[in-house]
This record gives sequence, structure tokens and C-alpha cells, in this order.
Amino acid sequence: MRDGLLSFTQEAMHFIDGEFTSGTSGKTFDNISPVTGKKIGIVHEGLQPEVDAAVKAARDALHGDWGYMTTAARAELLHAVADEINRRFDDFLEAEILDTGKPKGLASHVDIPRGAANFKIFADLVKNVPTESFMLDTPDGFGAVNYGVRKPKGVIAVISPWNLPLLLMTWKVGPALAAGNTVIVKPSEETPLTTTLLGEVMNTVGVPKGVFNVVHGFGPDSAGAFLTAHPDVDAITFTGETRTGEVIMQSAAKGLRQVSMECGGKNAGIVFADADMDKAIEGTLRSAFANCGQVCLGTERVYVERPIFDEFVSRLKAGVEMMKLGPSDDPETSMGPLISQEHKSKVMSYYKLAVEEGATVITGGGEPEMPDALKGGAWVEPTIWTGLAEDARCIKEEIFGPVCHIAPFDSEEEVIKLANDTKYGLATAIWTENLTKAHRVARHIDVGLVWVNSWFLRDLRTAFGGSKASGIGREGGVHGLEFYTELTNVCVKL
Ligand code: NAD
Ligand code: 6OD
Repeated sequence: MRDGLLSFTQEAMHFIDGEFTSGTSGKTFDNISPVTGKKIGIVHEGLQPEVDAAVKAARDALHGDWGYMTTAARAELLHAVADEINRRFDDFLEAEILDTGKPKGLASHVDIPRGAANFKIFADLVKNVPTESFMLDTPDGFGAVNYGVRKPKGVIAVISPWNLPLLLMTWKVGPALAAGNTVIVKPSEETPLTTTLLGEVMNTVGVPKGVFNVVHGFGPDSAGAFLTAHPDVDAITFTGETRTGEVIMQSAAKGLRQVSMECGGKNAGIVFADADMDKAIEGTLRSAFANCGQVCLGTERVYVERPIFDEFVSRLKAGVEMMKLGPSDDPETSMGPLISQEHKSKVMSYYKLAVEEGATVITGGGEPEMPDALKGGAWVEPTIWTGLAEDARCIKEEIFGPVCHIAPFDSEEEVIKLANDTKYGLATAIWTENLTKAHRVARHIDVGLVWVNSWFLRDLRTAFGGSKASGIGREGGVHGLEFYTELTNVCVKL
């Protein structure tokens, strides 16, 4: 690792008003490698004073150069941000891998490129988005013209999770800045590094100070809670657990501040007997086990039509047993560790509970034997269960680990009912060669996202988000503009 990046990762600072700062709280916490359990560095914890300073910087920036910049100039600057992320691809890759332990191939194909793309897509979009206009008839015959004007909402708090740190944070920062807002990001305490690095990028390309700010810390009684409760924050965009979203909504209620929520899921994979088996197996290996199962869109419940149930179970088992757990930079590695020992305890508690609830463990279910250097990491075995009742806690609750339960079904109506029998409503993956059936089933699943014969195939112009306990609102394409802008109607009497 180059020296500059090393010292940067050893001490993650806040980024406030264009400056890296340790703040005044005097508090730090350790950044622990999920791969080895060893300390990577320290992170400064922000409390009320750091949040106050960041919010003030963000507010002031709205009234400075940024506030007067043309949409085209802002878009150009955001393209420069994306180009600089790409130029520093290896630094971002190294920082992301240090924090998460995910395989290098995954981070270099998904996390980092999306970090750059999330700026480009919204920069291009805001230059071309129309607003509505209506002619109104009036009794005097002259009429009136109505037209909409979109303005930035103001100061946006961005609260992001640890599973795809750069991707999910920029998925919010990209559209927020494209629309002319300023932001304060509170990244997950587990993954502070790529968000901090983005501060350097902002300075390099000349984003005015105060437009992008970062305050590190935890949720309750720390930066997250202080930021979301701050009266000068205009809106809060959050990705994380549903129960955290509930707490943040309570904070947002004061002052009627708007929220955008991308929360948990307990997503169904549906495999019909006429599916292309190779594609369904390959797709389910990704949808249930990619990123060590730590993807909100992951299919922890897989329903397979009875005639192909046994074959599917045995082929998925074979695929899982081929997976190689290991460190990020080993090209053989297909799965890294979970994010932390705390999350490992949660996942292992479900492995135990599943057996108590009557699951048949098809494969996995325990802790893998790892080489000495990796023994302190948060490793768990990828796991498949069958045989659970539909009301088992392991079927109802989001586990967020490398595990799925496979159950048979006999009809389209039955599988639609099973898929919808959850408090969540994020995503579904349907596998079938009968596209008429696929369209029909897709319409009846109560989720924000349906994939047919694919999973996590993203077109960033489309709406992204969940229904029920999986979220509020849609981000992506023009849809996020409802959240990131204020629409004013101007009515001109002619
Ligand atoms: P989390 O809710 O524990 O934490 C998310 C963020 O919220 C972190 O930055 C955390 O510090 C902060 N936070 C926690 N308590 C807070 C509080 N009281 N006030 C303000 N901030 C607070 O979630 P996580 O464990 O980091 O991420 C995993 C969860 O995120 C899973 O449930 C997953 O499904 C969900 N997720 C959803 C999506 C989506 O797009 N729908 C994407 C990724 C992850
Ligand atoms: O691809 C995206 O834009 C997105 N928000 C993905 C979320 C993945 C959840 O873990």
C-alpha cells in the first residue's frame, strides 16, 4: 500500500468544510479487520460539536458558489468526481477491501465502478429532466400558464450501511449533489474508509468546501443520532435496517422533515420447473451468497417447483461446496468473511435456531476451519436449509448472511402467496423460460424490484426501493428527484 493511503487508513478523520479534522470530541474507536480480527486503525468519533460544524458548513455552502452554479457546471464537476474515483481506483479498492474483507474481484467489478457511475448517471440526468407545465383557462379569456421549478431541498443527511459502503453512499450523494443540495454523510462505523477518501476526491476536483461533509461515529448517542435530530438538516436519506429506519423517522418527525428509506428484505427466489437449470443455479448462488450474503436484495427464501426440487437442492449444494473462503486478494476466493464478530454472532445464532426450528441442514451450518492467520476473522460457512415451516423465525426474519432455505411449491398461486407472506417487500428473482408466466407473477409479488432470469442487474435510470417494511420512496433515475428537490409551481396570469 502506498504511504499516503496507509496513514489515511490508519486514522480516519471527519471531513468538514473541505478540511480533514479529528474534531473536538477527543473520542476514537478502533477499525477492526473482518478478515483477521486485528486492528487496522482508528476512527474519530463525531458528537454534537462535529455534527453542528458539518451542518453549518453545508448550510453556508448552499449560499456560496455552489448555490449559484449552473446545472451544466455542477454536472461537469460531478463527472470530474467520477473520473477521479476511476483514476484512484486502486486506492478505493484497497480501502474498501480493508474495511469489508470482500473478494477483490467483487469490489473491482461492482463496488468501485458503481461508486463512479453513481455520479455520472445523475449528473447527466439533471441536465435533461423536464418539468410539467399547464395552460389554465380563465374567465377573462387570457388564461394562465403554470410551470414547475425544481430547487434543491437544502442540507441532506446521508446515513449509510456497511455492506456496499461506497456504492450505497454514492447512490445517495450522487443525486443529492446533482440536484444542487449539500450533504453530511455518516458512514457506517464498520466501514469509514472509502467515504473519507471521497473527501480527498472532492477537494482534488474543486467541489466547493462545505458541499460534501463526513462525520464518523455510531448511531445512538453518537454522530448518527445527532445528525438526524439536527434542526438545520432539511431531509434524511437512510439505508440500513428497518428498525433503525423507524428510530430515524421519529427524529425526522420533528420539523416534518422528509425521509427516504432503503431498508431490509427477506426476498424470495422463485424457480419454476421450466427454468434453465444452469442459469437458475448460477443466479441463486449469487443471489443468496454474493458478498457473503450481505446484500439487501439477497434471496434467503428460495421456492422451487416440486418436479425439480431434489435436483435443484443437490446442484445448489454442489455449487456452495465449491465456494472458497479466503482473503480478498487471493484470486481463488469466492467468499469473504462477515463484516464483524458482532454480526457473526447474529448469523451463528440463526444457524443454531434453524436446527431448533426443525431445519434439515443440507450443507454448512457452522464455522469453517481457517488458516491460523485468518482465525480471528468473522468467518461462517455458507449454508443451505430445507424443511422449515413457513412461520419459523428463520423464514420470517432477515439474517443477512450466506444462507438460504429451499422449499418446494406446486402452483403459481401458491408460490405468489408464499413469496408475499412477509413483512418486507424489497425484491424477487423469478426463474422461468415462460415469459408470459414471468410477467404475470411479477405483477403479483408485493415488492419494489422484480428480476426475471437475472438478479441485481441494474439500470440506474430505473426506480429502486422497497414496499412495506423495506422502505419509503424510490431512488434511481428521475424518481429520486421527488426526494432530492422541492417542486414549486409558478402560476402566471396572462
Ligand atoms: P444499520 O441500520 O445497523 O446501520 C445503518 C446506518 O445507520 C449506520 O451508519 C449506523 O451507524 C446508522 N445508525 C444506527 N442507529 C442509528 C440511529 N439511532 N440514528 C442514526 N443513525 C443510526 O444497518 P447495517 O447493519 O449497517 O446494514 C444492514 C442492513 O441494511 C440490512 O437490514 C440490509 O437489508 C439493509 N440494507 C438495505 C438496502 C436497501 O437498499 N434496501 C441496502 C443495503 C442494506
Ligand atoms: O444498486 C443499487 O443502487 C442499490 N441501492 C443496491 C442495494 C443493495 C443492497 O444491499
